[in-house]
Amino acid sequence: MPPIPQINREKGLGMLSLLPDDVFTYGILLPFLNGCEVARSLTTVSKAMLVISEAPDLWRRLLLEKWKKYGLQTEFHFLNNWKQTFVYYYCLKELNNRYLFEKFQNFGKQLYLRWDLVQKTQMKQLVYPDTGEIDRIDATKWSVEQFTETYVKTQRPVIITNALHDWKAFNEWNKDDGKLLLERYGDVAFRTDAADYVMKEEPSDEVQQTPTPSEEEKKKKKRDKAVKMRLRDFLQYMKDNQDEDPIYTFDYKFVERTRGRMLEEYSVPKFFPEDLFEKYLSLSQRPHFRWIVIGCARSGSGWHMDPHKTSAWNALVKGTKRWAFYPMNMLPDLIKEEIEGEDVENLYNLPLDEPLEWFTEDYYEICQAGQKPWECTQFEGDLLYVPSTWWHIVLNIEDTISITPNFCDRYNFLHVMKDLYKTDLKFFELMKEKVMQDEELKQQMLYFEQSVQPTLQKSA
Ligand SMILES: O=C(O)CCC(=O)C(=O)O
Ligand SMILES: [Fe+2]
Repeated sequence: MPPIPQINREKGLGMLSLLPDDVFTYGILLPFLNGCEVARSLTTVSKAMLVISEAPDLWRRLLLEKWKKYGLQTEFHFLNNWKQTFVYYYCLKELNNRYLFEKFQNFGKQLYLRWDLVQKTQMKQLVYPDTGEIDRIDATKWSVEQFTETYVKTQRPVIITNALHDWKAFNEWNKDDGKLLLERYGDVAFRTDAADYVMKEEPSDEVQQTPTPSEEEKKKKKRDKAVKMRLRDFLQYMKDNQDEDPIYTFDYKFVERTRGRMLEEYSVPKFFPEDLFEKYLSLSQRPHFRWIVIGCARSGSGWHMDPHKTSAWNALVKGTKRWAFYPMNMLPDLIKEEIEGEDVENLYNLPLDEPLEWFTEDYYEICQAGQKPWECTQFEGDLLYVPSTWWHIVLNIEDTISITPNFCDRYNFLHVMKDLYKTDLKFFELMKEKVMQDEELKQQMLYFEQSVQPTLQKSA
């Protein structure tokens, strides 16, 4: 066994040894050191530094930053924990003192409060009773006409049970611990949000605005660099990881990546027969519109509104999700304070905590102020309708798999066109031209153009 290295604060830190250890944790260590330095020098500074240098969050960040910068011509594998994964990819050769890695593998855990929260929060405790506004209806007992009148025309969220019973995705992906899913798609690499995680860390004082087309372009390019993981590896990561906010598989190309096979394993529910983007645009003209979402317990989607103010349906084929909703202009005071008077119509994401933190902290303050959101739990096999312009947040209570397409129909048409008018004029003009064939949509367009005329005149 190699000798245990001496703790030597001055040697490790030089002049900086004057500063207390905790100043390093988030002030110096995280932003500036690279992973190999952390492993080589920092571990010899003090016991506290040893502990700090084991923190999963630290290694996750270091690894994803490096990945984002240099990438690799391969999919990403998670090897037991973030530190081992980093060492495997980036500094195996440089590190000869493996002893440190092994001995202090678990120390970080004691030091990290957020991590502690993860351990203590029994996820199922976050499944409170639904608040009651969101109905649960049985698909087999409702006609499309009734559904349209009651929920689509009124743009009201609703949970629909018994709608997925004939889906292979629902009946087969869950069987035998996902055996069939792995057999069919284990080697397919799906896009994860790991790159977004790094992007989020970049400091910005600005509240996110509706992106201009060129920013949208830039974002698209960044997204294409996303960290991809083979499904087999992701499912293993799902079992092993202890992250507070785990990586999320969120892939809008899942049909293409599975050569159309996944498309055969689900179908569009009868309640959502119309998609004007599908009707009038080619696949290459329309924006991303369908996602497979595979999320570990504790992961989720922060407060957001769907792209271009489209509506969505979310079919949960595995696990449990907790949802909360606010209508566009009825945000609670706590959230309004966060956005400091920004026009909510121009925002897509609210600058708030990640879902687990939100549901275990901010949520209580909001409840005390009597401004609870509408809430519901979506169970395995439930289909959820998310109408246009509703803010929503989603927390995966268990490991989950869902399929969620977005669409534009005649009931959210004006919201979508208004959004396109602001964010993508070319796309707006294209849609406008196409929909003129439909008398009802034409009337809606005329109404819209009249309503924006005064703005046009004012700004002229
Ligand atoms: O399942 C989730 O995390 C939320 C999905 C969602 O809201 C979306 O894709 O817009
Ligand atoms: Fe959404």
